[in-house]
Amino acid sequence: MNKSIERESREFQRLLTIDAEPYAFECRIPGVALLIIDMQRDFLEPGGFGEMLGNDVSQLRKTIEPNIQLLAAWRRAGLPVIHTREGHRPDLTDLPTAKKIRGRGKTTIGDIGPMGRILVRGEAGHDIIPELYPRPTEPVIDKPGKGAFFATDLQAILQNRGISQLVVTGVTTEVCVNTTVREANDRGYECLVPADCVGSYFPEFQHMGLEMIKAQGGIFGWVSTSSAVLEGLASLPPPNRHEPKDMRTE
Ligand code: TIU
Repeated sequence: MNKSIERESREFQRLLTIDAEPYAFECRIPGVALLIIDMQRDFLEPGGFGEMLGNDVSQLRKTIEPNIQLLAAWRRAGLPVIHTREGHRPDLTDLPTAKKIRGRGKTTIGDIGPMGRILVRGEAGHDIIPELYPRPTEPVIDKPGKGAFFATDLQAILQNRGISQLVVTGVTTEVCVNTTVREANDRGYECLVPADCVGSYFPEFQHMGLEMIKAQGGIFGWVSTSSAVLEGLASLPPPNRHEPKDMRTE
């Protein structure tokens, strides 16, 4: 790193203490990204695939407003945002047979659902809900599995951007959020999960999914509320004027 870049990046360093369980999360600015997991229409919208399977989408829709607030504050602070979508190539070559046939349902991945082919990239139901739609500068990770690291370039993006901490939100708490937090933890990333920004179709899984993350001294990460993160962000000065243009989103 040349001397002027080194000096500039040191100027960026700030420590943000966020109230969390099992203890405060020390957020290293700017090496922390907001990672929004699978806020896709088929999981969240009435009339989508999730509801077609008999799930109560209102359980997930509760997370939209807190995510809107957090995303807006994150963008205002000029910090990196990354989105993920669960889905497959239209030819389904990245879909394991085991996943295709799981559940023995009449309608499975790749079949025509209420909003196009289910969990297929490019289809309406696969896309992110309009309320949280990514900006062109925010990477979208298309992942074939539950975890955001498996068969994706997420780790390369995080490394290239010097990111070592993640604030993870999205759906569902016990499936894609938990899997991603576990994968991230094993790769050395520190994860904070704001409880009201993650959702499950099943209230008991919501509760235990969060307990599992923060148990045993934070075995996989930390759990907070979105208001604790917002309070922390509000204490930051406006984005540094030297910040690269593609990271400045407002
Ligand atoms: N995003 C995500 O969690 N995908 C799932 O498959 N969730 C279920 O709850 N099935």
